[in-house]
Amino acid sequence: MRIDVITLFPGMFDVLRENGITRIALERESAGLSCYNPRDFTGDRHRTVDDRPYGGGPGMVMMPEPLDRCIDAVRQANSGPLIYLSPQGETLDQRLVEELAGLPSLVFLCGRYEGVDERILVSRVDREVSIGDYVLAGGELAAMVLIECMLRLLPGVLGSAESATQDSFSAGLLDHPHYTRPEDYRGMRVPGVLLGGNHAEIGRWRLNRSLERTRTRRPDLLERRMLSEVEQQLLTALDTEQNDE
Ligand code: 6GU
Repeated sequence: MRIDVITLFPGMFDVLRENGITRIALERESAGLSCYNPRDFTGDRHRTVDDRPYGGGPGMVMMPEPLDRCIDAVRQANSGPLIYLSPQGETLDQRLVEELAGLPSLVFLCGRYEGVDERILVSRVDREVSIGDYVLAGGELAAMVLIECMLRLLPGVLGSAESATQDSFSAGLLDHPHYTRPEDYRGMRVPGVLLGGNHAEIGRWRLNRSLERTRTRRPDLLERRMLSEVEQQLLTALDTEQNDE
């Protein structure tokens, strides 16, 4: 997968190149990340990329010309969809991550200041994505979030191929609890079922904990999701247990 990012702060993306799972993915040939700085596409001595908004008000707006020229340069090498990161976009979820991770190439445009001149959005942007209902100072961290989410799904990047499909959300449920050694940590014991090696029983226990957590913490996820017969039965059984207490 080829990713090109248009940003006034290309240095921020070194964090992805230097750390963890994104470093592993980018060191392989399967993924490439390049940054383009609109400041390199300005014409004036001060390399100006922003200007005051028409109509007045606080803040500055990213000017169209440097962005258009920067996008033209990116387009020499990348014909994938151009995604603008902004709080006005559709909210990122695992379904969108999976859709985008399946594409061979993507271009991200990161806004700063109050945003980008609307004419760039209208003429060059294919899609607008937000990572949640809060305001960042720019699109860079949002792009980095999306890139990490996608890169960890690429074949051979995670420790085991199973890890990604067993994630919280890929199944539409929250994750179950995890334990490692020691068996007794400061008086807190690992649930006995996990020590027994009965994989059918362990699978049932994990699904139960996922259902229980999802219902108490994120009931909205359960309402949107179709439940299998087994899941429906387990939830009903959990209800009965709780009513008995
Ligand atoms: Cl994509 N950009 C900014 N500036 N703030 C955000 C965001 C994006 N997603 C959530 N908040």
